[in-house]
Amino acid sequence: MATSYVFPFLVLVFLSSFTLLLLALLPSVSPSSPFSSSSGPPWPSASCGPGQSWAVKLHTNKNLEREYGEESSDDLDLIANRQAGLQNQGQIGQLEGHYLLCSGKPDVESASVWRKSVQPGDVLAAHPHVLWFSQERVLSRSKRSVAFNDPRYPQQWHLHNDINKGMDINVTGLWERNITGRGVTVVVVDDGVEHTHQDIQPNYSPEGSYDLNSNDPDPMPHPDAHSDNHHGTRCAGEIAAVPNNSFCAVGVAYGSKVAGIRVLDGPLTDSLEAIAFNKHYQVNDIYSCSWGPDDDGHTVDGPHPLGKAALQHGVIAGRRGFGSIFVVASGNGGQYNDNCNYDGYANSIYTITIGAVDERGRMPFYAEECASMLAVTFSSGGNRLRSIVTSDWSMQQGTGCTEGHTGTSAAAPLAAGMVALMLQVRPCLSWRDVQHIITFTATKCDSSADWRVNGAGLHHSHQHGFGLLNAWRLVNAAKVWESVPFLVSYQSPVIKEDMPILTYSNELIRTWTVTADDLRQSGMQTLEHVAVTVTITHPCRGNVEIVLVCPSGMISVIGARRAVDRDSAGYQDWTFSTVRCWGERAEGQYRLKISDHKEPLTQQCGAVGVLKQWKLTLYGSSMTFSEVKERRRLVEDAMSGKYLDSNFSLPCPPGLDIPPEIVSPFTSNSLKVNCDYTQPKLGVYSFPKLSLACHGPIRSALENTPYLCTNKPSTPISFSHFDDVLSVSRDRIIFLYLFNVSYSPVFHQREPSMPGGGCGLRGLWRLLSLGSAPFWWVGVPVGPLPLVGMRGCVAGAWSPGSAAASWCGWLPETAPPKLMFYFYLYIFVLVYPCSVSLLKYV
Ligand SMILES: *[C@@H]1O[C@H](CO)[C@@H](O)[C@H](O)[C@H]1NC(C)=O
Ligand SMILES: *[C@@H]1O[C@H](CO)[C@@H](O)[C@H](O)[C@H]1NC(C)=O
Ligand SMILES: *[C@@H]1O[C@H](CO)[C@@H](O)[C@H](O)[C@H]1NC(C)=O
Ligand SMILES: *[C@@H]1O[C@H](CO)[C@@H](O)[C@H](O)[C@H]1NC(C)=O
Ligand SMILES: *[C@@H]1O[C@H](CO)[C@@H](O)[C@H](O)[C@H]1NC(C)=O
Ligand SMILES: [Ca+2]
Ligand SMILES: [Ca+2]
Ligand SMILES: [Ca+2]
Ligand SMILES: [Ca+2]
Repeated sequence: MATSYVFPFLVLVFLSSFTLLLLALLPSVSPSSPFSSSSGPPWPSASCGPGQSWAVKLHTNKNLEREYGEESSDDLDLIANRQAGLQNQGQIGQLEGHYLLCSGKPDVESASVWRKSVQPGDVLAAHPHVLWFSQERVLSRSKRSVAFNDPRYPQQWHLHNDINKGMDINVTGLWERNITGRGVTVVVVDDGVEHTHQDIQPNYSPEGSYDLNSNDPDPMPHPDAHSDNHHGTRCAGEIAAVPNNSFCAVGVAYGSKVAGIRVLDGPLTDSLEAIAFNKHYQVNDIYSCSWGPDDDGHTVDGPHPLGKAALQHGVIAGRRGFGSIFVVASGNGGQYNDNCNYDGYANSIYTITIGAVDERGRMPFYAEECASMLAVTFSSGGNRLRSIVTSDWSMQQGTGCTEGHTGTSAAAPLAAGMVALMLQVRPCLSWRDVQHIITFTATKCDSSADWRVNGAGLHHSHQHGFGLLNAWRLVNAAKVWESVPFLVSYQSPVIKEDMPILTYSNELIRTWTVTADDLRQSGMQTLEHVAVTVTITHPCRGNVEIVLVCPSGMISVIGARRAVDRDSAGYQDWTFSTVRCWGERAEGQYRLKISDHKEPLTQQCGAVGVLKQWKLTLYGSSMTFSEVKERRRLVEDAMSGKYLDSNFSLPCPPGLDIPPEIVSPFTSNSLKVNCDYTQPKLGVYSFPKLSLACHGPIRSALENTPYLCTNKPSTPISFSHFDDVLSVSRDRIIFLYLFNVSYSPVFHQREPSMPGGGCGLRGLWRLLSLGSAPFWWVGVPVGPLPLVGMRGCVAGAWSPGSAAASWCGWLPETAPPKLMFYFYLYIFVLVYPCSVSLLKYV
């Protein structure tokens, strides 16, 4: 979609169709004389099925050939054709003297009389040139790739379910195509990983691992009399257990690397969690987290400020800017009526929230539902249903292999493994791309669930999210997926209410309307997550039900009732989220409906609850509604596997090194939404448009603050041209700036007081983060020689009318004193939820 990709793509399309044409023409170009020894490839006609074809070996002996005359083979061709109705299809592969004959369409004129009595075999047998012939039969062959010798592989129904067809992750077709997660690292954040285990050791990544409980690099689990610390090892095996080693089982992404972060075997603190979420985040691509707050049905908890900041920082800076992928389990509190929207890890927009279904595709007793559930995959079910077969630790009573891995804990690693497969075929998928692809490709299961199709045509149920993850669909979609435009958000003001919550079946209804004007600022067109932050007082908060209705009419139970939750603390600024409006138009009226489901007999909960205040936050992008539909079409078009089978490949932009300066815990309070985009369009992004809208705030920020670089240019620098955007994608825009900068003495001046020299990146961020500027900028000069080796940076503020810019920077002393410079600058603009203030620097 991005225009920057359109040209290479067209070239690719042209080249491939040209090649195909050439190939198609080849046989007719090469000599078609069948039994001559021309080695054109055989092109069996459609009618040449098994049983209709004959393989023939001719004498290749030159003497014999001479004896019977040079044309004898053509002669045989003729006879075979006339008498037996066989068409020559040419030489068989590289086997000289071997030909394939097919009984094609009956040639009425020449052979109808003969065919009744004459068998092709007889004709061939009678011919002097035929050394050997054979009628071809269908050979039974099974593909090697799925014939692993691992003893428990046959029991791994989640990989290949022979009993309930379709109830598996459909991964074997990917393995056959050598898609196994190669080049991707998944880290299991858990109670350790037994990395010396036979099924793990060859795929173990010590570089991605750490032990936060003992503060050492080795995450080996500790045997423990009270709690089995086998959990992490089991999860690791699901992801990357080594295949075909005659031991135990096979992992979903057995070509990937698996690392371990040991953090659950000891007291867990906010800071430990924060460290875990960002540990080795340029090595680890995917964080698999099969844990969360207590699933007791009355807990409301999630990541605390540092953990939140780490998740946020992970998606900004992890994977070189493409964003760490956090996969979390939705929780096992089903029997307590727990709901994953009370789990801040599941609820977070940064996480991929995965629930479980049993081998029949149904919701197991332990599974939780919620509006923020993205998708489900397989795990254990009731008594008679099979659990997940995977590696196990070999400590204590462990055998190194188990058939009893259960719960949503077992589902999340399968999802993490599937994401690893996606990242192999398309390493530059952003954290949001992965979520988008899941929403588009998950399949409906379990007709008893509360499926509902939203305004964008996506089906979702509170039990199963968008449905079952299907590795085949995920990877085919990933292969053709262009990154979505950067994330934008819209936030309503905090709406003070102080309204009593009515008793069911009455309900308190509040509305907030988001106008086109409100969205013009961010350029948001379509939705991803929708979040509602509420402060509610209530004597028994489990009785309160909170429903959000999106403009399309799509209903989300964002705050479900929980019978066990008798807590009188209510909700203090708790954020509920939903993915159910994904892909819908953002504009319109949002309705919040709150009701109190009182129990008639309990006095304790009689008091009236109050909605104190609430706030609506929309997350989405500039993708238009029709672009969302078009993407769905493209994705479905890719499902045949044709893009996996061909050499098709979309370009991937390079990653971005984000220096440690910005590793600072910023809170969600620092997300600001007052950025001034006008209609950012995927791909075609004309710079002046952007500059007018978005750089205004920067400019005023610059004008109203003391310059960090003292050498504020006296002469405005004019640039006459800038090129278009290279890509507008993920959470950043990459521009190609073609500057024609009139030389100005400013380039000679240095700013020695800044650490790292002059106007370094730190200075830039500092500069631009003032006034909640929406961008972080990194200027990377490349291009014509005079500028190579130049170190410098640009901070620009452009006003609509004049092309005035503020600059700081320098050139080497060796730069000619007077020069017209053409700057080619790739400027990486990292936009994170449109506007992030780095409070640390302000
Ligand atoms: C598995 O190993 C066996 C030998 O033990 C080998 O014959 C077979 O080809 C291997 N299968 C795969 C898919 O590599
Ligand atoms: C499962 O994968 C195969 C390729 O291995 C594909 O042909 C088939 O359509 C897939 N099934 C589903 C339901 O996606
Ligand atoms: C699969 O990929 C690996 C690594 O690139 C390569 O060594 C191997 O030959 C490939 N196998 C097939 C069957 O393409
Ligand atoms: C893909 O490219 C490789 C190497 O460039 C080539 O060997 C292979 O035949 C190609 N495959 C297809 C299906 O075009
Ligand atoms: C660069 O700018 C100078 C002065 O502003 C102008 O004379 C020159 O034509 C420009 N060159 C290009 C290629 O735009
Ligand atoms: Ca250790
Ligand atoms: Ca194995
Ligand atoms: Ca829970
Ligand atoms: Ca989530």
